[in-house]
Amino acid sequence: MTTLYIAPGACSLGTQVVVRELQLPIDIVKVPLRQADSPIHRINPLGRVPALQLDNGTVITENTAILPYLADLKPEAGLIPAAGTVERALVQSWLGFGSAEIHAGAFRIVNRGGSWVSDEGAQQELKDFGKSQLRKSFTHVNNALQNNTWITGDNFTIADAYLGVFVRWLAKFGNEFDDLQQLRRFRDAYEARPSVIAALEFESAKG
Ligand SMILES: N[C@@H](CCC(=O)N[C@@H](CS)C(=O)NCC(=O)O)C(=O)O
Repeated sequence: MTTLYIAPGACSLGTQVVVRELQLPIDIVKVPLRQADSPIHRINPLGRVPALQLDNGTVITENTAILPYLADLKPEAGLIPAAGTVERALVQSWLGFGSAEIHAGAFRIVNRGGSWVSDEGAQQELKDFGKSQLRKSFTHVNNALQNNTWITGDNFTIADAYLGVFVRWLAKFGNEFDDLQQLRRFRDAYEARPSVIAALEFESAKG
């Protein structure tokens, strides 16, 4: 059976949402992160989620690979446009933006400064820089949402499943990003989806 490895609160939420949107016959397994004895190390040598293990043992990592792979299993659901279309390129553009600019280029700098520098002042500088990158990136997302229900138009796609994760992460900054009003609207719509409700329930359930 194909298995998706996820962790509560992690960027794997988007992949779980897509599995649930499409009702795919995929086992979803929760693993702890940053623990030497976590089973994720046997699946992904980097110890990271999401990781998708196929029936034949092949492991796919990276949100930007797993999300299109899952959506292509049921293209008729419309979570990803057809290969070779401009619409698909636009969805992939947002996946890249989420992975490179928002996750690695902003949140990781805010949260993991200690992995690069030990000096506390330097860590604070990194945090401030990461926050400024968050504002820049989320202003871009907010602007793109001005005239659209979802990030590329009226249809929910894998780009929304993924960006929703990062929009939810902004909550840890209190009301600091409240001026970006489209994000609030987007988050409410995201969290109202049955797939997202079920995914968050699964994340918080014991076991
Ligand atoms: N570029 C990867 C990043 C994956 C990633 O950083 N996952 C985090 C959770 S949000 C993780 O597993 N961290 C554990 C660790 O780095 O040890 C992707 O998009 O799939």
